[in-house]
Amino acid sequence: MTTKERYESAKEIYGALGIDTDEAISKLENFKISMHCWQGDDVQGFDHEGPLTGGIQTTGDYPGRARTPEELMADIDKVLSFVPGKHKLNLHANYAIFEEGEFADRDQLKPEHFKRWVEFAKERGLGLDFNPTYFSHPMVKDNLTLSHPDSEVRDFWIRHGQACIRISEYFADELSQPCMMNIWIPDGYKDIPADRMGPRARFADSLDQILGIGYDKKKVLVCLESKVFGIGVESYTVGSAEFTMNYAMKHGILPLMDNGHYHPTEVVSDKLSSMLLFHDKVGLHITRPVRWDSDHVVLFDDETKEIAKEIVRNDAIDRCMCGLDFFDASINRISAWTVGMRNFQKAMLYALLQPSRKLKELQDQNRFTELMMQSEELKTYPFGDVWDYFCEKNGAPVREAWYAEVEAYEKEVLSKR
Ligand code: RNT
Ligand code: ZN
Repeated sequence: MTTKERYESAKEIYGALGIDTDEAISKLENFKISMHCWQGDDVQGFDHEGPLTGGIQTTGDYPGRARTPEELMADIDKVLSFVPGKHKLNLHANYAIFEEGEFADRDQLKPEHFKRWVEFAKERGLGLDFNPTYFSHPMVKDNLTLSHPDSEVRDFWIRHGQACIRISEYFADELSQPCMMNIWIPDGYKDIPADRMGPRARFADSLDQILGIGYDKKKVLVCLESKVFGIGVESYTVGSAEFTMNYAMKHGILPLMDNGHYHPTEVVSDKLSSMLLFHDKVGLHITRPVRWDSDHVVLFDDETKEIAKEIVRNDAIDRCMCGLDFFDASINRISAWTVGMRNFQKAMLYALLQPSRKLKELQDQNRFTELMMQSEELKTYPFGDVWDYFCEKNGAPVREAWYAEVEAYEKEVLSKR
């Protein structure tokens, strides 16, 4: 049977439950994932030599890390050729590209330092998202940036945030679509603090100053990402969940939830509905935490599916700005990226193929026996046939067909780096 024939048969099977597979496919075709540039080079970027700091870490030394903008761009192209649909690219400020002999520190960054990324995005029809980089830099003092007691340190990082707002505006203008700018700071303490309020008050004041430069809220969607702890900052995190939620609410910016940033029994799939009730838009970092915020590659696992179901069943595809956030250096990075991108798309398609209205009705009528039965039976519906057809229809490789190309690329390109 051809992919199309299998699809036709799946369409009938889903159709019997009132699910329109064509509609699911067309919704997925319009769903953009913000692909993080930092999986390609272990979050290194191009503006410094030193190690990755900020309580985050990559592990592994798989050969082939991208070392230059050209290498990273070539790798991104490879990944995108394996991923159906058109997406966005998520850049960090440390990925500024300088001309020969030129350098600008983080607080002096200008749109021109990202011109080549804009050209890259335009040529490929991609959108761009952005992140100020509050780590891997000598001005991170004592694990602190925007909450540091010394105003000189804070001011440096405030200027960085402001510079990034201008760069985000430039992205939005050039690409004629909004740019999401996500602020995450690593600030925190390894041991029990004597003052929990002070750093948070300083962080709030710094954020006020960053946002205070003024910007067009339709063009730049500023987000604030929370975290529970990091390596070396285990006891206290300035930008906790409560801090970011309240700050975002009060100042009309977006909260961003990274599903690696909560205690291990908390799940973002359960939090999302509460956030959507009170916020117009919500940012999401999709990752796979293993024991801690470990940033493993996103799998087609239960929690990823559950997050996708919440997005779809609450009719919030346009209100959830979804980006990936993981960095695995222990396996082929192109494969890591591709698996993560395709898996989140699979999760969204899986969610789009649920009879959500019917399942809600069963819940409201207290028909939990039937709800369980139906949910479980759905798990063996011919989802793969719809996914394969989606890939084929969008000119992307079907099933594992892409992997031989990864192997060839590794042999011809990555292994020579
Ligand atoms: C860190 C946050 C943050 C970073 C990226 C690189 O814990 O998740 O989003 O991973 O900005
Ligand atoms: Zn994140």
